[in-house]
Amino acid sequence: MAVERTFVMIKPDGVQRGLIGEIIQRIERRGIKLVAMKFMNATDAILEAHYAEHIGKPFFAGLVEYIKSGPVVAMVWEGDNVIETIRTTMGKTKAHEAAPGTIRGDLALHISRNLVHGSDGAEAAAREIAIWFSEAEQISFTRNTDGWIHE
Ligand code: IDP
Ligand code: MG
Repeated sequence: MAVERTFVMIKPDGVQRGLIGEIIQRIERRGIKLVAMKFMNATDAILEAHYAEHIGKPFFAGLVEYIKSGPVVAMVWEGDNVIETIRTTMGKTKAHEAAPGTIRGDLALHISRNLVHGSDGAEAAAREIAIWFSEAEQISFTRNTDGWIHE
């Protein structure tokens, strides 16, 4: 398994509903390492870059309105295989289909208010991290618990 970094965002519904701690805790408790975090308002420029693949789709305007409706928590997480692990921890995009035990399966109901974003592959992760964070904002560090999380 390779050490990867992935971009995660707690969307405005997660902030408004008081679920920031709950969502971070679910990722943190798996042993995944936080390497960058900021609380911010997303801009049109950021969202047009971040959601470029969705420009022109019927839900795009509503999606941008949703993500701009309040502050978000933008983060980078690091660990073995984290891109896939965080996607499975989040659950399916259609929250009503997300398995119990996942963030969306336990805390969300609808695709248009699905609480959290996680990069869907290595290319997306690199692209999204660069949109939201500079190199200097990402902190490489060693935890003295790392040996209890992986070999
Ligand atoms: P993902 O967030 O699980 O990667 P994508 O298909 O990339 O899912 O869609 C990005 C985001 O756009 C979704 O998380 C959701 O917030 C929103 N979205 C996608 N499809 C729809 C839709 O049909 N209606 C409303 N919002 C949608
Ligand atoms: Mg996606």
